Amino acid sequence: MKKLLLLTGFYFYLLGGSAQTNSQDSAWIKENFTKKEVMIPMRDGIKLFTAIYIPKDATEKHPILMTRTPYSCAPYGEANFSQNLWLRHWRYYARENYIFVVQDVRGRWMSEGDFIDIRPFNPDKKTNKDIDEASDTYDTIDWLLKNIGNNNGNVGVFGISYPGFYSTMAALSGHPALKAVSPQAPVTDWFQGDDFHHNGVFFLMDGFSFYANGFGYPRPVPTTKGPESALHLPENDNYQTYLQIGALQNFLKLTGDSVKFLKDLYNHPNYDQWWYARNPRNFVDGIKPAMLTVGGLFDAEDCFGAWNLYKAIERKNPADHFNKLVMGPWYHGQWSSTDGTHLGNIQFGTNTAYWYQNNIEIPFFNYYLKGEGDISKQSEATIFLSGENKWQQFSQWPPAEKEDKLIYLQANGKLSWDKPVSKNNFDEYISDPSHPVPYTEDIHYFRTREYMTDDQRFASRRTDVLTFQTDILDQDVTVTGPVIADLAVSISTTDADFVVKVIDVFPDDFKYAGAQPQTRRNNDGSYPMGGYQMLVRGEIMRGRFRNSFEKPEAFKPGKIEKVKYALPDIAHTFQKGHRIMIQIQSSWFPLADRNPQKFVNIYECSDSDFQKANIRIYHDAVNTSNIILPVLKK
Ligand code: PG9
Repeated sequence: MKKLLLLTGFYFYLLGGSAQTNSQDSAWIKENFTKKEVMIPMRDGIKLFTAIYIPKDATEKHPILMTRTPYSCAPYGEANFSQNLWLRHWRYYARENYIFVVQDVRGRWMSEGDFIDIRPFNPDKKTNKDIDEASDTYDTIDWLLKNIGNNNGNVGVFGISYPGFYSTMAALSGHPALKAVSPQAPVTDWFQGDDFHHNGVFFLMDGFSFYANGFGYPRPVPTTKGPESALHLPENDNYQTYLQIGALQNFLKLTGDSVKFLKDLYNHPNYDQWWYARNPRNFVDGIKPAMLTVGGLFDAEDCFGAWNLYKAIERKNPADHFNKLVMGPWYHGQWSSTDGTHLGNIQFGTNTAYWYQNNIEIPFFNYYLKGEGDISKQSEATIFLSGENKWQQFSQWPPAEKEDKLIYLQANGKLSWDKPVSKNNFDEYISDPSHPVPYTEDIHYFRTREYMTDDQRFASRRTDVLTFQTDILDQDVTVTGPVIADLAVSISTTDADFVVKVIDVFPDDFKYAGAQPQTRRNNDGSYPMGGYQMLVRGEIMRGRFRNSFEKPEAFKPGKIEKVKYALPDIAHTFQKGHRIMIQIQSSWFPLADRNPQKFVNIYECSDSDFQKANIRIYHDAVNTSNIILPVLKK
C-alpha cells in the first residue's frame, strides 16, 4: 500500500499537482505518525530540545533521519507537526516510514547551553567538558537508538545551509550507527566564499542584515520565541540605504555590543587561526559515513561550500570512501522544493528538483539506511550543465577530460584564445565608492537570489565596468570546473577590489519556446532575452590579499601587479551562436562592502577614508590578463 501511495504521489508530483497532494500527504502523515518532544542530555549535562516524528507502523523497524538546526524545530508542541514533512521532499521519506528527528542545536531556541557560531570542531576532546557539534551529534544518536523503539539501528543526517554545517559536523562524530550524511549547500568557509565573505570581502546584505535582523541577538534562556532585533532598517532601496550608512564601522554602531558574532568578524579582518578553526575543510579526514554533498550552481549563499567541501573530503579520505557530489541549476535550497524548472529569467527545461530527489537523494538514504535499491551506478559527480540544460555524469570532479585554456583580454573589448601581441595596451576606469556598481539593476530590499543568473546589460553600459567578448562561437564550449582570473593591473591608490564576471551572451534573436513565468518588462509577460547577458559566475577579490590572505599587502600606486584568484566552479555550455563575455569592475554593491581604495583596516576606517581610484587592466604582449577556463574536451 505504502509503495503504491509513494508511486502515485511521485507521478502526481511530476504532473505538478503538488497542492492537492500536499493536503493528502499532511493528512496521511498526521494519521500515521506520532510526535514526541524530548530533552536529550549531552555528555557535559546540557540538554538539547529534540522533536521526533515516529511512524505508527510497527510491522518493520525504521531508520532515523535527522537534521540539526539553529533556526528552530518549530512548531513546538506534540500536537503540532512541521510542514516540512509534506511541503518539502521529506514527504517521500515519511511515506517510507523513516523516523524523523529535528533538533535545536546547543544554545538555540529550546535547547540549553551557549550558542557559538560555526562552533569549531575539537579533534582532541579529552573530558566530558570538551564538546562540539560532532560530540553533540554522537550523544544524540546514542540516546535515540536506546530510547526510540522500533528503530533499525541506522541513522542518516542531512541539512541545508547552516544545517548543512551541522551535517558536516555529524560526519565527524564517529558514531558507528551513522551510515549516511548529506551536507547540502553546507556553510563551510565564511572567509573564503560562503555567506559572509568572499576572498575576505565582507558581504554586507548576507552578513549584516542576517545577524542584525535577529539571528545574532543573544538568547538568555531557552525559549520558543524568536530573537528580537532592535534594529529595523528602512525596507526600501537597499543600495541607497546601505550607501547612506557608509563605512563598516557605522554598521557595527547600529548593533553595538548586541551582536557578538559581528564584533568577532570585525576583529578578524584577515585569515588567521580563528578562521582556520572555523573551516571544517581542515578537519574532514577519517570520515566513516557515506557522503552526498549537494549544491546549486547558482546558490547565492553557499555555492563555494558545496563545491569545496566535496573536494576537501575527496582529498582527505581513501579513494574507496563513498563521497559523491550533485550540483544542479539551483538557488539556495531549490533542490528540496517542488520547482526546479527555472531561476529568474533562465529556463532549465525540466523539473530538476524532482529528478534529483527521486534519482539521487532518496535512493542514497534508502540504500544506506534501509538496505534497499542499488546506488553502485551513481556517478562520482552528477552535474547539470546549464546552457545546454543536461545532466552529465562524471567519474571525478573536476573532470579528467577538462583542459585549462587561457582566454585573453584584448584591445577594443575583444576576448580570444590568442595571446595579445600589442604593446603597452590597457583599459581603465575610475572606481568611485560613492557610485559603486550595483550587483543587480533591480530596486529592492532583501538580496535577490536571481542575481546569480541576471542580465548584465545594465552593468556593461557603465563606464566603470570593462567588457570583453568573443566573436560569435562557431561551436559549443563547455566549461566544467574552477575558473581562474589572472589579471595584470595597476591602481592609482593603495588598495582596490576586482570583480570578474563570466557571462553567456545570448544571440540577438534568442527566445525561449512556449510560455515563460511572468516577469517584468514585456506586456506579454516575457523578458527580452535577445542579447541577454547571463551571469554564469561572478566573484570578487580584495586586492590586498592578492599574495596572501593572512598577510595583506598595499599596492604601490601605478605599479603593474598580478591579481590572480579562483572563482567558484562552473558547469556551463556556451552554445554555438552565443558569445563568451568577461566583465571587470571594482565594486558589487550592496552585495559586497565597498573598498575605501586605501590600505586601511576597512572595519575601522571612516567615511572620509573612501576615495576614487583609477584602475588599469593591462592586456598586451608583456602584461597579459586572462581567464583560465576549464574547457571540457568532448
Ligand atoms: N547560509 C545561510 C546563512 C547562515 C548564516 C548567516 C547567513 C546566511 C543559511 O543558513 O541559510
